[in-house]
Amino acid sequence: MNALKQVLVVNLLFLCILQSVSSQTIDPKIKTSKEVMDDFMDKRFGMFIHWGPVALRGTEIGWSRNKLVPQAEYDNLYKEFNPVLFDANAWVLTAKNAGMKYLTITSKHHDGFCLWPSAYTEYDIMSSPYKKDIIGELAKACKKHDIKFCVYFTILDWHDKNYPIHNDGKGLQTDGNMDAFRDTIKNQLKEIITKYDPYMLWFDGQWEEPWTDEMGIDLYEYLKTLKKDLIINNRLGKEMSAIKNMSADHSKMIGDYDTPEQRVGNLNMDFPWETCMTIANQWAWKPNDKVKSLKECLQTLIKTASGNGNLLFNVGPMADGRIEQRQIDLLKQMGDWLKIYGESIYNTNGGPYIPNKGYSATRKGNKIYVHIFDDTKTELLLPAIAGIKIESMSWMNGKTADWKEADGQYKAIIPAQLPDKNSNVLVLQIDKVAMDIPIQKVLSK
Ligand code: JFZ
Repeated sequence: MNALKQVLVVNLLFLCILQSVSSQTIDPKIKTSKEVMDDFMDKRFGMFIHWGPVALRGTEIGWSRNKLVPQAEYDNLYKEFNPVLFDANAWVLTAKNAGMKYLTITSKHHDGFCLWPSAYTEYDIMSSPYKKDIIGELAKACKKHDIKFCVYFTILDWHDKNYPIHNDGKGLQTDGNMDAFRDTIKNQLKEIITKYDPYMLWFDGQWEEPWTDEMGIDLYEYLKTLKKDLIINNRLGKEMSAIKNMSADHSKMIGDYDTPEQRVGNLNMDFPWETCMTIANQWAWKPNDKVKSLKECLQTLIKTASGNGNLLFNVGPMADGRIEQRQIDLLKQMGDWLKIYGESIYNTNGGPYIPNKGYSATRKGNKIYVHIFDDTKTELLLPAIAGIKIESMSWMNGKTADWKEADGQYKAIIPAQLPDKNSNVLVLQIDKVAMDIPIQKVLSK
């Protein structure tokens, strides 16, 4: 090889390395803007819906295939799936009456069944006796009632013959075709974006061996060419912290926000997050599943907002198309509380106090909202904050509070009679912008 050739080869090699390094991260120019993310985070409360033919058995969606329900039986449930009582407007109004601002539905879960008519599979709603576009009807109803419409989509698909782990539990198969599979999901996502114009896509199922970070980055970039302001959750890459409920290395994360699962995320003023949690135990409908108490539901939402996050609260509708009445009632009660106390949740930020067992806080403008979980306490101690003067304290939906400042502390009396039987809010009016206050600890536990 002559010298010129050698230089060329070395240069080429260098270029290849450069390229493979730069393709490891998403081009910041196409990342969802802070403005769009702030708008999303102001909403604070959304409805998650896990649904499909599996509701006919009442077992867990995706995961019960090949386990509690034999594969052949599971894969034929769609032939009986006929949710004649499905009413998209009723679902959306259930969300709206709960005070929710967005809705995220499983378009396709790990079992591979598609709730919309897809040109890229026969295994969809058009092959069921129902034959109506569930995703389309929900998108339309959301638009009508001013609820942001969002779509859950799993990467792994244990039903698709091209996906290399198409038989749940049997490991990696050699007859998969990942390139063809990636084309299918790109085509399906293009269908979803062009037909339903989702506000956000909630990915899942990226942790199995066939999927790589490079594929995640490629998909993120592709989706952004279809819709510039599309919000995308963080389950497109192999950064597993979100699922394992550990704190994430955001430099490695592919997506716009963190998704702690079945637990309230930690206070984070710098990175957006959304807790997903079930109203009962199972994601999909289960007969007599134990639902959370109203107090637990409300405090989950309040603690989430206090940590500066959103709550995506999950219901699993029944096979006939209805959401269970007791879940509707519970959600309505959350909405009733929010009608009075919503000012302390929507469009707020978390902090300045770190949430603890008894208290948490949200803030907006010149106000700090202290949420009190334990109404058997008689007083609340807060640290004095340098440079901040508290001008007044009052109980939301109630009276002026009795409080004093002494020895570098604020002490507020918690009266025996508080306005709300579920969760109360003490409003501190301060002389500065509450967002400028650094994070502090509440002195009471
Ligand atoms: C995932 C789904 O598998 C689940 O069905 C549901 O849709 C939820 C919102 O997201 O949850 C997971 C994902 C991965 C693990 C556990 C739960 N995991 O790897 O242990």
